[in-house]
Amino acid sequence: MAIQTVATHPIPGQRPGTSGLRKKVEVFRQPHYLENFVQSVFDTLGDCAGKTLVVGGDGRYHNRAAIQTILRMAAAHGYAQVLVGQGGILSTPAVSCVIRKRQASGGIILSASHNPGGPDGDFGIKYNIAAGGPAPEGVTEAIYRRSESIAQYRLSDAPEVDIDRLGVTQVEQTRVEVIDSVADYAELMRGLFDFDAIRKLFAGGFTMRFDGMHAVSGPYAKTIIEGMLGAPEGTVINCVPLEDFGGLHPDPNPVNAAQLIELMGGADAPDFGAASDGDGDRNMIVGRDFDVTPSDSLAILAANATLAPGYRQGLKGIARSMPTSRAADRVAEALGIPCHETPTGWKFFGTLLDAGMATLCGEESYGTGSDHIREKDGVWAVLFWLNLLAATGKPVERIVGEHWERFGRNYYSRHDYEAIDTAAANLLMADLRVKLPALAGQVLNGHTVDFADDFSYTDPVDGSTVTGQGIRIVMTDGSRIVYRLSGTGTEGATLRVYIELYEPDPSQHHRPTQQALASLIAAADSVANIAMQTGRASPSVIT
Ligand code: VG1
Ligand code: CO
Repeated sequence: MAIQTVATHPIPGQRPGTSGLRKKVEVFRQPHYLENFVQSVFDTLGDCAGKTLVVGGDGRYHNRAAIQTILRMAAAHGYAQVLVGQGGILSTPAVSCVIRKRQASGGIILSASHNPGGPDGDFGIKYNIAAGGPAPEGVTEAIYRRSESIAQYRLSDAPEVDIDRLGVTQVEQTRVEVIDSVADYAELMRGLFDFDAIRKLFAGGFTMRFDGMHAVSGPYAKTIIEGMLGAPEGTVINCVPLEDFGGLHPDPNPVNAAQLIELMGGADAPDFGAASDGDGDRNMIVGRDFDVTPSDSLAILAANATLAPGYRQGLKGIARSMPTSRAADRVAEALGIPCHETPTGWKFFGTLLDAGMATLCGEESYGTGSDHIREKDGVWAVLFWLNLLAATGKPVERIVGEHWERFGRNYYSRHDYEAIDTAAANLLMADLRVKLPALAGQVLNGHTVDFADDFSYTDPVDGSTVTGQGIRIVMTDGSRIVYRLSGTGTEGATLRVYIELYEPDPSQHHRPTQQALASLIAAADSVANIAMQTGRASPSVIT
């Protein structure tokens, strides 16, 4: 065994986006590509001696090869210990959990989350800090700058570590331990929710289907829901992580999880349905013929949080990303707690959670989480809902309907225009920015514009500032239109248009969403000239 130094040169484009560096698998397989990025991470971190690193991924194609490289590089940098999930498997929330529980200095997650997998799909890498959350902007920018001047990297020439067998291997001076992928996480969940009540619910004949979509959450759901909570076998489907996700697209929304939606709409629908994404940090909640809007899910969990043992003390605050609907704001107001509005991406919640300013966080993109870790957490959200269902004895649609009656309904939808021309997308946003100052006071399809701006955010804890986080047009009636370009895509640009309308009147709470939002959707299109600028008559995905 020896440590080698390899000469390299900077490879352009290694700037992490909303959630780490994501590229096509073929990009990651270029010589030096992964090594350059990992070396840039280690150079940015400084001295790694005596520290513990957690490594794992969502099991997609290239996961195993990348993990072997990272183990050899970590050993060359003097880590005392590396903890790696068995088979290379650790969900994003499990990495966050293990970092915190084992007091690691950080972790490396191999995942492109909801992006498609397989040799022609996407791969990704992300660094999480000692608190367990994604590295903040200051760190990701420093990593990127380092990648622009890198000249060499170091790695051990040690043989491959058997990552399928639990146990310890010595690589150079580093103790590499293969750990159970699920155990620490399952233990954490047991402490947060009323497992006895949920077990009784299943014992009483309650039925559920959890779709793992052949991504990483399957083993977690299987162990916890079927194992610890006693749900019958077959409750968790598509539960074996596959390198290409079995051809499924593990982005849990009604479009991609069509199989589950069809089941939940049929005559034999189980009582409850749920799905998670590639790396297990997203969740979709479905009742009988009824899917719950993620923004509503955050608000409902917040309003009912004290029903779960881990949240019996109440909430210190709620945080949501700017495009997420303002349903949670109304709950925060009723509870007399603050509601923080952050830019898109979980990295912006970390400081608020660390400072005890927020307990629950959420994003409209099927992401919900709390201060139990520093990532959004798919299985956690599903268990939270199971706890609510067990504690109230009410079906999903009734819980949601009663919530709307109490707080009003925030009709909400996101329209994505995927893989459009990058130059056209940038032009659309630039044109919009020019129009912003003149919009206030204008009437758009019956909605009067209160103000329009490009969202900036100053972190109330560390004072850091980010700008250009999405254009919002806010109406005097509380409706909003938001435009953003995605920071996770790997093909061209993706324009996301978020549309929200507040409806206090219960007699108007059961309209089809797209119909309720029609006047705003038309306004969004005409203000930004979407059809003309993108050449698309309609969005590619509506959630
Ligand atoms: C998307 C979502 C954002 C989420 C991010 C990472 O980002 O909109 O809310 O935090 O994905 O989620 P963007 O920049 O494409 O809109 V995941 O589950 O892909 O780590
Ligand atoms: Co994800």
